[in-house]
Amino acid sequence: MYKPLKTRLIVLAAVLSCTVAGVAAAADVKPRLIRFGYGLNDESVQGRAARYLAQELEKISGGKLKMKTFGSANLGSDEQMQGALAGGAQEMMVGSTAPLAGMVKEFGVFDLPFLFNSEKEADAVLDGQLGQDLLKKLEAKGLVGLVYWENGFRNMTNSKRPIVRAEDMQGIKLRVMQNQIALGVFNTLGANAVPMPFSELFTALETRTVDGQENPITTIQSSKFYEVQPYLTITRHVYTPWVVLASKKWWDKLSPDEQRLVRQAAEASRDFERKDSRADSLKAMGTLEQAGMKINTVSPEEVARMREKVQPVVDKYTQELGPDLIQQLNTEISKARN
Ligand code: TF8
Repeated sequence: MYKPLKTRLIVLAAVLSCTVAGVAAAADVKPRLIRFGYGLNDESVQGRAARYLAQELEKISGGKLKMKTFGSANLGSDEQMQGALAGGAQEMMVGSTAPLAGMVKEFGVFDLPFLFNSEKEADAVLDGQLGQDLLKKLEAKGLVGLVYWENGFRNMTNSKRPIVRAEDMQGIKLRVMQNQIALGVFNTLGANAVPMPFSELFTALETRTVDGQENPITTIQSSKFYEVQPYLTITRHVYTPWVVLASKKWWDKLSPDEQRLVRQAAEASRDFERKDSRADSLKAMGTLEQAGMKINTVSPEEVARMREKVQPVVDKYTQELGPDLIQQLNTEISKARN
């Protein structure tokens, strides 16, 4: 049967558009409410990215997937939320990799000091093979790791004195994240390391339960640590990522379409957050200076001495985490570096 080409094209277009519309209509997305918890306040990098994620997800799901965000550890500390996700009592969260090392020890690689030189190197490792393999290991623990956000390069603040040489850390009661490697690193540097959840940190600094802490300058600013910590020392001793997590119990109940939308929104939030974090980091320095913090930068020679001092801790955890993993890590870093 002969039909003119034009008619055939119209029929073809009609069939195609029906198929496209059919797929969209058939997309299996139910109305859902997702509770997303995080530890910093609403004005932080974390808060802004959480709101972005919620808006993005609502937009691409046509309003069906609604996310309610809870900042300032209102749903619990990072550790508590990890437990709630694993048990299925909460849907999603973002938190540091450091406390995750209690569940999957290999996340401890990001607590090894002086690993990355730049954000670019960190992005390459996190979004590359090693970072993605680590996320997969979470599934056996009841968590689904979606994307990495930037927490950032950490620096030290305290209420005693500027840290010019490693020796200046002697006797400083320093809050660290709840992680064996962080504990080992700071005790070896001479500090008196105290593991503590972030949610208790401001009060601990204010009441002088601890003398100092270490975090990226974005957090030192948004959490107003400058109100209780006169000294800031730029050390960039470690780069901490944040991970956006979902409860596996909950995730497994989502349709493939719903999972795809959550992943897509998470990826968009990652790109937004990293850009925002880097821009905020440039501004934060000036704000902290204006707030009256006394800021110094540790010299490269002194960083080299610190590195040397903590080498035994690095060697110990290289054995514990697996020399192969550390080798893969170093290979991926040097690839990104060159
Ligand atoms: C820390 C981390 C915190 C995050 C946050 C509470 O010092 O750097 O920024 O884990 O989710 O605990």
